[in-house]
Amino acid sequence: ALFDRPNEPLFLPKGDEQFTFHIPEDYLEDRFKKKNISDRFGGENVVDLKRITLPDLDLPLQLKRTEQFTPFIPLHRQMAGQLIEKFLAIEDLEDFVSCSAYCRQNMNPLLFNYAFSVALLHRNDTRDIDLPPLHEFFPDKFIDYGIFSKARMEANISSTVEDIQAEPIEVPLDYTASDLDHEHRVAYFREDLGINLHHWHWHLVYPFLGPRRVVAKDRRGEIFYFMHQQIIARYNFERLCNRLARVKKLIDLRAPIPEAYFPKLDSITASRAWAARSPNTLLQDINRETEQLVFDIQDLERWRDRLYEAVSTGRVINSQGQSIPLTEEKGIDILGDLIEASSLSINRNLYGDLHNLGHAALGLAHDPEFKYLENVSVVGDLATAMRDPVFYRWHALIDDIFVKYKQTLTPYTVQQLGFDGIRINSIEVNSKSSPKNQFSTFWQQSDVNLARGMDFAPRGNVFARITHLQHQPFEYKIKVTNTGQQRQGTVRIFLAPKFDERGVPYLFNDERKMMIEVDRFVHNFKQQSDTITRKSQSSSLIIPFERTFRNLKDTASVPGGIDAFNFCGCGWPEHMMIPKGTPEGFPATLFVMVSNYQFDKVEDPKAKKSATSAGCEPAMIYCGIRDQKYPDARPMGYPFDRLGREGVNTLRDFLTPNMLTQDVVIKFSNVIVPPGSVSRT
Ligand code: CUO
Repeated sequence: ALFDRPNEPLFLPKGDEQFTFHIPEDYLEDRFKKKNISDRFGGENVVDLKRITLPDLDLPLQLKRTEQFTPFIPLHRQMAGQLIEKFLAIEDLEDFVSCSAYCRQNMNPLLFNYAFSVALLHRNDTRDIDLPPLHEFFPDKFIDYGIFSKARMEANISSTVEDIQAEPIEVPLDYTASDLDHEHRVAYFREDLGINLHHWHWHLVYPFLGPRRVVAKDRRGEIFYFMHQQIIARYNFERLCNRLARVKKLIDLRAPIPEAYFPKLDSITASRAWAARSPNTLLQDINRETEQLVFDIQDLERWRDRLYEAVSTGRVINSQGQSIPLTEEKGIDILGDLIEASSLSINRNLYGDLHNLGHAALGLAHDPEFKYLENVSVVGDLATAMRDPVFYRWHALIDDIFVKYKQTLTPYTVQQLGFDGIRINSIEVNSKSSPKNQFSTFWQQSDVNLARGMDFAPRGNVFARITHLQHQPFEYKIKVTNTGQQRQGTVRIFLAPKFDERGVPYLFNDERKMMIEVDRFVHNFKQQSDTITRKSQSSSLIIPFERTFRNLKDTASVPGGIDAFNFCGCGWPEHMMIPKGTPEGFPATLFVMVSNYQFDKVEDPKAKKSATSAGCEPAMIYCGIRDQKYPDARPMGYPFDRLGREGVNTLRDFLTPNMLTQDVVIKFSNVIVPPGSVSRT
């Protein structure tokens, strides 16, 4: 209930709400105090808020309600950090709820939602609650503004006229640009709802601000590198499927940026449209006093150069002036925190805040001095950043620094890659309606309910019907010979394009950067021979399709209503696991490796089956497991995170007997399948 209708006051709900609040008078605006508003709503699910001694909330309360909150702006970051700290410091659960309700009532809704979400994920007494998906409360961050007036009409009609059901409102696939803009060919990826939700949720799980115990998670700097590296690899894969070259890193911060973006999103909170960026925009020095945000492009350049220098020398200087080696074990983690920069950065004065302020500079290029009173554009907000082509150019630069670092490490030896006695004999991909070794993709429509995010509209369901990529479910069949004892191994499955932009096969050191990890799991190998079958839906990369798009027919009968159904949290969306491919069939390479579990396993006394509702398995590849160590001891990206050993020119040269590749194709059918008509088995 504290998430619902974020811009409405808490006491406004009428009729069909699950919860109403008895609100202490001092939580209310003056004009409502005399009216005894908090007692207007009786019912079974009344939350009695306590009149508690509120913590000092002065700083977060300073952000105007209509401001566009984003943690990329340091002042906002400070506000959120403080608020998270206060939320975590409240011991009693009822006090926490009461304080949250006060903040919900009196604070900027975006700031509140962010800090409240992080607090729920990190408090001992709420950490097993899965978060409701952001798009239901802030649909304006995900869906074309063009549909909202129609949605209001539907909500009005369906709530006032009996027997008239709201009709889903179609959001066209191509609404932000035309194909005259070549970059638009991959808009289906950038603007995908599930991908943007994943990115938002990932940053809630791994915030770069707030109390130390929230930020200092196992290998958080490394997972920042790896998850974003995989996003770039996936984006490049999609680009090649669409005859676009790999994305170019934004190395020259003074050059005009040809990639434009016109988001066509409205911010309900800020009551204005998200700003656009025209082609060939130049980055400029930022000087916005209201946000106390002052920095120059030269600052970014200096930090960038210092980071490149650090990775080439293999050392960084900490804030005490000591030289710290970037060791194989810890280097990537230190660097991740330094580049992002998270509050764990070991020298913010020297290496600055490159990644975060880069987002801010790009997001404010249209109004660097606040002359036009404009807010950040989409690339400056965690929930919308991935929509903008420039996000990928920026993250390609960030990735390049990590790549340069990884190139300084000793390549894996045959011994570090091999697994004595394990040989993969064959790999197959099978699905119901496609030839062997073919992935089949197509468009699918799904409905999302806007009701909980339509502030000030009548209650009643309103659905947006969106079109997104989808693939036929499939199964891997991997035949393995084991000449040793019965033992465990980790099966690692990757996919990469077979040819580059020119249609030429890759050299290993280019191909490894194109590898997207699609599954990783532990298997018990019997003696002699073993056949592993693994369904695509079981992948530890993804959260199931139904968790992104509720199956609306099913939710009606779920006890506890829709809340019990949907929330798996962080994870790549299942429907985007396989790149789009082409109508002719896009040639790709499927790679499978079995590594020795003895060297993969992680001892974690806290490891337990994580308690998530509705049977969600954690999507651990990009997200780890909540409250546990990352469940794989190998460097993230293994075995492709380093240069190939001497003598390895192609992927074939790289293979040891416990690895194998298989040629596959990804065939795309340009058909749109209506909601609910795809068999998920
Ligand atoms: Cu996820 Cu830049 O880190 O957006």
